[in-house]
Amino acid sequence: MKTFWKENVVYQIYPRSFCDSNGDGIGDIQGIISKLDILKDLGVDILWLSPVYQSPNRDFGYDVSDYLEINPEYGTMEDMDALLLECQKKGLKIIMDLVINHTSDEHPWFIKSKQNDPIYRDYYIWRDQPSNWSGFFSGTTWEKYEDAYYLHLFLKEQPDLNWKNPKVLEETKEIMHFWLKKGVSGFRLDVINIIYKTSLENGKKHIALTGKEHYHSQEGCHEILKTLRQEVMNKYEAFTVGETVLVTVDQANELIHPSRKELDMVFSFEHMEVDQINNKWFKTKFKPQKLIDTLIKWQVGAYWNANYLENHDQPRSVSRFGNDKAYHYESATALIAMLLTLKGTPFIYQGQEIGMKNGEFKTMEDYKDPETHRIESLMRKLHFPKGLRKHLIHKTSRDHARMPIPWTRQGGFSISKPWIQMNTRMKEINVQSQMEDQTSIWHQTRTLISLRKSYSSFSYGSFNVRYHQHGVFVYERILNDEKIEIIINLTGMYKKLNKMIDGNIIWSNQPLDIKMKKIKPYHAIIVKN
Ligand code: TEU
Ligand code: CA
Repeated sequence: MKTFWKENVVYQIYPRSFCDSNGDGIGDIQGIISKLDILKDLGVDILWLSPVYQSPNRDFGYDVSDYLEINPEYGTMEDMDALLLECQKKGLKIIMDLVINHTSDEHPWFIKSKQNDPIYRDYYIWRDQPSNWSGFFSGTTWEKYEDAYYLHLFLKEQPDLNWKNPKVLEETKEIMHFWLKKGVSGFRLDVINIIYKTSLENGKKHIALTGKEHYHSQEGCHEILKTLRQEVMNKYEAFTVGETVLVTVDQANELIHPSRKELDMVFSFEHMEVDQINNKWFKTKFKPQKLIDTLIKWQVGAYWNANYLENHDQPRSVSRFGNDKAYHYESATALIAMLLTLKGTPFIYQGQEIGMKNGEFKTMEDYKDPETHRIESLMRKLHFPKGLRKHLIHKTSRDHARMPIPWTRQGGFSISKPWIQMNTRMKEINVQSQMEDQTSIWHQTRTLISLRKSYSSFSYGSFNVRYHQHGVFVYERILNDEKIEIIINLTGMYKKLNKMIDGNIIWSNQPLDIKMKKIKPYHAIIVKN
């Protein structure tokens, strides 16, 4: 059955860092509107907006204080309506980022809850004594207020909603109807598989996330998702993609298989953990083969995949999984080719199409991400040497993904000082130069998106791995009599091919001759058999 979200390419926008239209150094909705023609030209179909709702910005919008109002830093509801209208005119869809595990501590619900309001007290999770849980940003998950403690799995300014309270479900249904009636095409659901806390008792001690067994992928969560699907989503031409932390292939299938009637797809994290020891802040040397094997596991095991290699929480993929110095163009285009030819819906993160790389960030003042600062102060408390702290923070900080998009060689993001530093190599890594250069990463991304749409085996075909060793990944996509082979060398070395290339080469990121027995560093080739 034809499904638009299985055929479309999604582009994630982090509004704060996309484009500033009014000269305050902060990206905004009018800035997005001004770039829609470029996004349309690139060929993407759906725009996922990271939160633009009212928020005190403790976690840059993932702490919502009013789901039905726009943060004035990003514009007005009229601007949002204008964006929706412009997108409709251009054949673009929009999905919103719905953060319903928690709100901001400045949400009116929480203010009343703190005042023991009989209706709102139980919108949140209160306890007389804290349990031993630890949070996603390290430290305790309980904050004392007057004679009780409230739960926050993230910042203390992000109190967790009480999903055992049916009123919370009713409020959420209204919020979803509000945005769907405005014409959005669905939602990315923030940490959606941890919203239901079965118990608040002490958990088994872990190095991180003690207590997770009480809230991770609980039955109560499945029930909520079935209700939201049945009573809201099914009434619209819209889809959901859940951000599901710690999820296994089986747990993902329990959320997305059509028979479950819960979510349409989920972002998994296993491939985002291939270069870490036991925690995202302790990175190991990246091994391409481990990424390939993990992707294969999910390509084969998951009913459907939401494929991504970077987002607003992750370092830039060309720096993390490629080589942003010696093979910047080659590795960026090889990674994008893989993203756009795997089975599943591809999610491109803003800047990935021009090979945005990690930033410099010389001092802690350069970092703006609250998680980064919390982790650095924890490392300081644990007496990590300064050099080690600097190194570990630089490897993983979410701020690499939050540097403003350079639209021109001079920057072009804002006429003022941006809220966070620009990328140092913006002279070559900027949209304007790359749109003018037919051989750029931007143009290769545009070509690959167009190629993806020319062959339905990319959307609906099977995934068959043909070879996957020594960092070389060869797989086929087959639908009826259409068979396409994709060859990716994810290493910086020449590699022997396991067999001759036979067929019509429809794309390659580097020159090649068909008789060649070796492929080049970060060589990506697409062959129609
Ligand atoms: O992130 C959830 C999450 O657990 C991680 O992806 C997070 O980035 C953190 O690094 C855990 O180590 C979602 C949002 O994507 C993130 O931006 C928010 O900060 C978080 O939830 C809270 O809303
Ligand atoms: Ca602005």
